Amino acid sequence: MAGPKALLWDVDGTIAETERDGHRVAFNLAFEACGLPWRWDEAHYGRLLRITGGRERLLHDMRARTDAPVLPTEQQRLAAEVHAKKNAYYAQLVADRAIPLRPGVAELIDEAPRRGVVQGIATTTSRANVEALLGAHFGAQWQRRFAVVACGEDVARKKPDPEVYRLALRALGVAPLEAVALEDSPGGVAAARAADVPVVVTRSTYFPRDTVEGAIAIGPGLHTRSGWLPALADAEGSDGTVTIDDIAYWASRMELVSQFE
Ligand code: XBP
Ligand code: MG
Repeated sequence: MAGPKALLWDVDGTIAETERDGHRVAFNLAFEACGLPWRWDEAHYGRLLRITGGRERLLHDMRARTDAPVLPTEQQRLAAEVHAKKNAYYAQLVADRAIPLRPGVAELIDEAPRRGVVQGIATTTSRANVEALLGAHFGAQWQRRFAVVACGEDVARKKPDPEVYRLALRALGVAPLEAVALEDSPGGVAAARAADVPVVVTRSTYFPRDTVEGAIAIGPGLHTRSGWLPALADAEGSDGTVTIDDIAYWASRMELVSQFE
């Protein structure tokens, strides 16, 4: 079966569950370090996640607070300061291996080059965060696995805008339909779809039941071949991980799945 030429990986929520125990915790440490009384609990952070970009998320939250600076320039300055500290704490957390890869991710990343599939990163997170996470799990040579690493700093507009996907496709020299994106969030799916890239959705902690429209497959994670829509034919009793052949199968069907709950 002719498979995809390229896999484009989202990072936060897809490669690892970085948000609840990573970015959120790091933001709270940064608030404390900056002498701010703000703390984001899990539920509040979940609501804030519809704003992509950590700095943008913080600015959005500040606008709803009575104890935040009023002047937009002051808000911007404070957001930049907190965000830089947050990323430093985040780097420390991932260096300590506090955030594991999602199961099944390493297997697929390892299989892809053996099958002649190139890989890229297409994320709205900061480059430093990608380097910290992937360096912690794949070592100093982690970049060899990815022919392009497109991050938040590389685009004018973050997801759900398709810019980061278009950038990654251009760098890889592949057409949208020759690639498959791996995503977890509605915003990420919208970004890939707007770039005409078929998307496989692995449900994550913060987006377990969100409406997803137009993916080529939706499932619980790459660790299992069970529980996917469209179902994998021989998944019954399989405890194997999702493979390039499975992704090729979904891509060849190109049946757009909508999931409403
Ligand atoms: C990820 C994000 C990022 C991270 C935090 O979205 O929205 O903002 O939450 O990283 P996606 P930064 O998974 O769709 O790429 O603080 O570096 O923005
Ligand atoms: Mg994500």
